[in-house]
Amino acid sequence: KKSFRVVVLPGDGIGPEVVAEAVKVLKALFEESPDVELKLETRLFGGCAIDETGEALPASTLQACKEADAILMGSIGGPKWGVNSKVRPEPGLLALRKALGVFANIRPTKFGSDSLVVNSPLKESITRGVDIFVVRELIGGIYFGERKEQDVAPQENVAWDTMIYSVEEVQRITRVAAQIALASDPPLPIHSVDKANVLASSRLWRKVVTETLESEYPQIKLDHQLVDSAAMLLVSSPRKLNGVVLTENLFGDILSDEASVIPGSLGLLPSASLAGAPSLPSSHSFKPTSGLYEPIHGSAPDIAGKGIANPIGTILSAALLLRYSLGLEKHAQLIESAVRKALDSKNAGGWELRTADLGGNIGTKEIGDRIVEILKTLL
Ligand code: NAD
Ligand code: IPM
Ligand code: K
Ligand code: MN
Repeated sequence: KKSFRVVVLPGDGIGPEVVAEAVKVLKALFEESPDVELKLETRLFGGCAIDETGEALPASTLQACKEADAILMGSIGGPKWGVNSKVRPEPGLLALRKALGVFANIRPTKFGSDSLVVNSPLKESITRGVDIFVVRELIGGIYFGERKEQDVAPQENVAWDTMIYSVEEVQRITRVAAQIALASDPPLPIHSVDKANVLASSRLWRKVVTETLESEYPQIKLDHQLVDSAAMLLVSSPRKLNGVVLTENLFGDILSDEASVIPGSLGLLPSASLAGAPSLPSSHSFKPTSGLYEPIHGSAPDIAGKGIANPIGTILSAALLLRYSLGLEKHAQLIESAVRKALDSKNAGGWELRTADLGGNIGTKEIGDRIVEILKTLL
C-alpha cells in the first residue's frame, strides 16, 4: 500500500472552513482504498500561529512541510494582524514559499463547467470557451527584493520596494510554462505579460522568455502583452489570452484574481506552487514533486465564521495535489468530476448546489457533503 504524508495548514478566517471540506473529500476518496493511504497532519500557520507561538511560521511547521509529500493550505491573514501589526501572517507565507523553493505558481482559471457562465458578471458571449492557465513566478520580483519601511525619524520620510529578476529565475519559470503548454496537443500558445515599456526587470523578462522559448521550445507560439492592456483584455476578450499566461509575481497575483471573474467567483480557483515543472501523470515518466496547494483567495474576513464560504477552490486544490505531487491522476479527475456534477445539478427552482458567491443559498458544509455523496457514486 502506498502511503503519503500530507501536511494540512488551515490558517485563518475561512481557511479552516474550506480546508475541512477538502479534507472530507480526501478522506472519502481513500477511506476504503486498498492501495493508497493518506496520512494527514494539521499544523499551525498564519495568524493563529502568531497567537499561539508569536510566529507566523513556527519552525516545527516548516520542518513538517519540508518532510511532507505535499501540503494543503487554506488561507492566512486578517484584520487582527493587519498591515500595522508588528508580526504579520503574510511574511510567513512568503517565507514558506521561499523555503520550499516553490517558484512556479500554477493557477488554472477554467474549470470545465459551462453551467458557471450564468454566474459570471461578464456576458456569456465573452466568457464562453475561455481556458487560461496563469503561470506566476512566485519567489522573486518585488515580493522578495530589498525593501525599506518608512522610519519613525521624520527625515527618512520614504519607503521603497525593489523589483529584481535574474536570468536564471526567468528561465526556470519559462520552462515550467513551456512544459504546461506542451502537455496539450497542439501545444498551447504562451502569452508573456510584462511592463517592458517602463521597467528594466520587464525588459530582461521579455528578452529571456523570448530566447528560452526560441532556443528550447521553437514549436510554442509566443506573444508579449503589456500588463495594463492585458488586464483589459482579460475581461473584454479573454479568449485572446487562451493558453498559458506567463508572468512575474506581482502581475500574476493581480491578474489571477481578476481572471476569477470569468468563471464567476474568487472562491472557485485552485493553485499549485511547485519547485519545478510538473511531470504530468499521463506521461509514463511521472516524477512526484512536493508542492503547496491552496485556493487563490484569502481568508475573507467579511464572511469568516458564517459557514457560507465556497470550498470549491480548496477542493480543486486537493485534486491538483493528487495530480502533481502524488501522481494520482485518476483520483484527481474523480474529484473534478464530482465538483462539476455538483455545480451542474439543477432542480425546478434553478441551480441547486451553489454557495452565496455564486448566487445560491447553500452553505460550505452542505456543498462539501454533496460533493462527497456524488464522489461516492463515482468510486
Ligand atoms: P480575500 O480573497 O480574502 O477576499 C476577497 C473577497 O472575495 C471578499 O469579499 C471575500 O468574501 C470573497 N471571497 C474570497 N474567498 C471566498 C470564498 N471561498 N467563498 C466566497 N467568497 C470568497 O481578499 P482580501 O479580503 O483582500 O484579504 C483578506 C486577507 O487574506 C488579507 O489578510 C490577505 O493578506 C489575505 N490573503 C491571503 C492569501 C493566502 O493565504 N494565500 C491570499 C489572498 C489574501
Ligand atoms: C496570494 C496572496 C498572497 C500573495 C499574499 C497573502 C502574500 O495574495 O496567495 O495570492 O500576494 O501572493
Ligand atoms: K489561499
Ligand atoms: Mn493574491
